[in-house]
This record gives sequence, C-alpha cells and structure tokens, in this order.
Amino acid sequence: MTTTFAPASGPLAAFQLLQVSTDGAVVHVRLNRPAKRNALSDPLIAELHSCFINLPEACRAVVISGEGAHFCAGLDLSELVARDIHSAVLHSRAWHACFDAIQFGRVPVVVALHGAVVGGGLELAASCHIRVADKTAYYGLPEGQRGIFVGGSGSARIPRLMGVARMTDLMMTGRVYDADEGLAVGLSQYVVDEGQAVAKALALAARIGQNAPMSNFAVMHALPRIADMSQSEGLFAESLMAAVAESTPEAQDRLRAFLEGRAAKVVKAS
Ligand code: 1HE
Repeated sequence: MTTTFAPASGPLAAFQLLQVSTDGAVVHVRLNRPAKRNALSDPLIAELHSCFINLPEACRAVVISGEGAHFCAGLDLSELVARDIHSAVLHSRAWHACFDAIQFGRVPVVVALHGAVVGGGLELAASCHIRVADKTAYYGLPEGQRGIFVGGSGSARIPRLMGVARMTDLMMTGRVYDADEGLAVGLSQYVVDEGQAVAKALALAARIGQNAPMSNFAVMHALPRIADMSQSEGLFAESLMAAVAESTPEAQDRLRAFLEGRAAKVVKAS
C-alpha cells in the first residue's frame, strides 16, 4: 500500500509525546515515549485527549500505534507513588474523559498492537473500535501484582470484550495472553505477522473512512449503547438510528448506486 503521510499541522503538531501525521482522511497518532515503553503519564493522557478533540475536519478515521518495542506499558507507575485520594479520583476521571473522547468521538479508531499491551495500555486499546495485533503482542493486567485496581475504564470496557471471568483471571493470577489467545478471547479482531500491524491498521482505516460518516457514527455510538439496553429499548433505539442513517442524502446516493449497478457487490474474501 502506498501512503503519503505528512506531519500534522495546527494544534496536532504541538505535541511532545505524540507524533501525529495525516494522509487525506486518515490521521495516524503514535505514542512517542519509547524509552519508557509508552507508559501513560499525565502529560501523555492530556495530549491524547487534546488530539482527539482537535481532529481536523477532513479526518474520517484514526490509527493509534506505539513507537519502540512495545505498544504501551500502561500507567506511568512513577506518578502514582505520591497521590492522595482526591487527586487519584480526578486522575482516573481524566483517563475516562480521554478514552471516552476516543470511543465516543466523531470518527472510528483502529489501534495497532505489538509487544506489551498491559494495564492502562489494554484499557486504551479497549477504547478503540478495531484492534489489530501483530504476533509479538501480549496482554496482561498487572494491577493485581502492583496492589492497585484498573482506573482507566478497564473494568467497564474489557469485560465487554472478553467477559468478567477472563478479566478476573488476568488480574488475580497475572496470566498473560499471547496474540493468538487475545484473538480467540476477543481482545483483538485481527492478528498479522510481526511488524505488519500498522500497515494493516492503516489499510482498514482507509477502508472505514470511505463509509458514510453517519453509518460509522451509528456503529460507534449506537451499538455499544444498545448493547447496554433492554431488548425492547434497544430495538426502539435501533429503529430511530436506522431511520436517521437511511434518510441521509449520502445513504440515498449509495443505495441508488447499487440499484443502478454502480456499486461493489459483497463477495467472499480471496
Ligand atoms: C515504566 C513503566 C511504567 C516501563 N511506568 N515506567 N504497568 C506495568 O506494571 C508494566 C510495567 N512494565 C513492564 O513490565 C516492562 O517495562 C515492559 C514489559 C513493558 C517492558 O520491558 P523492557 O525490559 O522492554 O523495559 P524496562 O527496562 O522494564 O523499562 C524501560 C524503562 O521504562 C525503565 O525506566 P529506566 O529509567 O530504568 O530506563 C522502566 O522503569 C520504564 N517503565 N514501564 C513507569 N508502567 C489508570 S489505571 C492503569 C493501571 C495500570 O496500568 S497498572 C500496569 C502498570
């Protein structure tokens, strides 16, 4: 795949711990703190939050990846040592705000995973919409060993991917899943060869960015909320969302294109 990514301009160019580049509709956000294994410090979380609320108008999809040998070592443990109760709550809420801006933002987010995807790194990955791992990826929740609990939305988001029992196992026993186990339990949707996760994620983001923005928005915002509703409420919400999506001019154009033989058919993967 040929890409022509260029450094981002405007507010996205000013970050110290993120490297942001753009290629048309796709924005690539790299965690850029490899010496500390991309550990999520307060400034890194603040930059990530700022990045997602300042995405350029032309952006239709985002890829997140990590520089160096690991995707992310989780919470920066050096910052935790001297926190009082009130600042600990505010710290956790700042992570929630950042990861909510990713999950419930304007555009879909694909994350490319390799090496350690642990603790807060897994919480970050769980807030993205599509997870692509390479063979080197592994997943752990060492909070149990460190004497702490998840605070970056892991208790709400990770069981929704793999279930409460598996999360309990990882947190209590220190069990680590490799890339294939992560795929099998639902932590990632793709596993690719070593070093190929970013390319695959960029290709998926380019494809996703061609969907009608309202369809992507409906998938991001309606699906997880409907999953939290009773069936009756969910079906009603689905009807409303479907009516909104299919009434947009873009949907009408796309439906006409298919009926007139101008749109791609659905075929088996080769
Ligand atoms: C860090 C961190 C960190 C590395 N906070 N500084 N997360 C963890 O419990 C995972 C802790 N980290 C590790 O297990 C390992 O570092 C890795 C498996 C990720 C990578 O190992 P390796 O051998 O490549 O690197 P390293 O030598 O361990 O680390 C390189 C440097 O990064 C070193 O600093 P240096 O100054 O000695 O060079 C490490 O101290 C530093 N480093 N990880 C701070 N996490 C909102 S709640 C979320 C709760 C959690 O995320 S708990 C899980 C925390």
